[in-house]
Amino acid sequence: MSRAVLSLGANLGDRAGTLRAAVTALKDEGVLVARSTLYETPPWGPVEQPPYLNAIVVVRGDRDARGWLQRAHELEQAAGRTREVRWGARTLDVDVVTVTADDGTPVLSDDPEITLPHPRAHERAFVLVPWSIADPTAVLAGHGKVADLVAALDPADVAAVVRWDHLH
Ligand code: PH2
Ligand code: MG
Ligand code: MG
Repeated sequence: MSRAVLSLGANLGDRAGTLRAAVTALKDEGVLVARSTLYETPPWGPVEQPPYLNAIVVVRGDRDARGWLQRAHELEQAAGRTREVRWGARTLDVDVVTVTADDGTPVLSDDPEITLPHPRAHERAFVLVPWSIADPTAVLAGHGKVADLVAALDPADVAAVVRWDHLH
């Protein structure tokens, strides 16, 4: 058994419906431990594209890191994702942020297929803000407490991550 933190993002089509369907699928298979609400976030990166809805889920089940990556890809495929430019728009992106063994040991991996922890998680408000809501005690291996990382972000970046589901 291991625990994984997954970052979900969508910026094409019915963004909220796609994210909710992915969360429901994880809940129905009995692996969902915690989830954030949905946040609307400005697109990060070099590609001009529409705003994202992002969420974080914490899951626990009988999978290793590759198993969670496989599950992430299945969820993307179920959402009709097609291959696209790196960092470009997509119906659903599911990234494995961290995997933790049941004794609390973080899985570290420099495999290019699945780098753990996710190498850019510590600087992304769209990951850290919802993560700190889903799990207020979360720690990102090598970087410290997620709540402290949020506090260290540019306040403008934090303010741009807007809770979405209570507006709709
Ligand atoms: N994902 C990307 C590129 N840029 N920006 C936001 N706000 N949220 C994302 O999930 C995101 C992004 C590629 O994975
Ligand atoms: Mg991504
Ligand atoms: Mg991805």
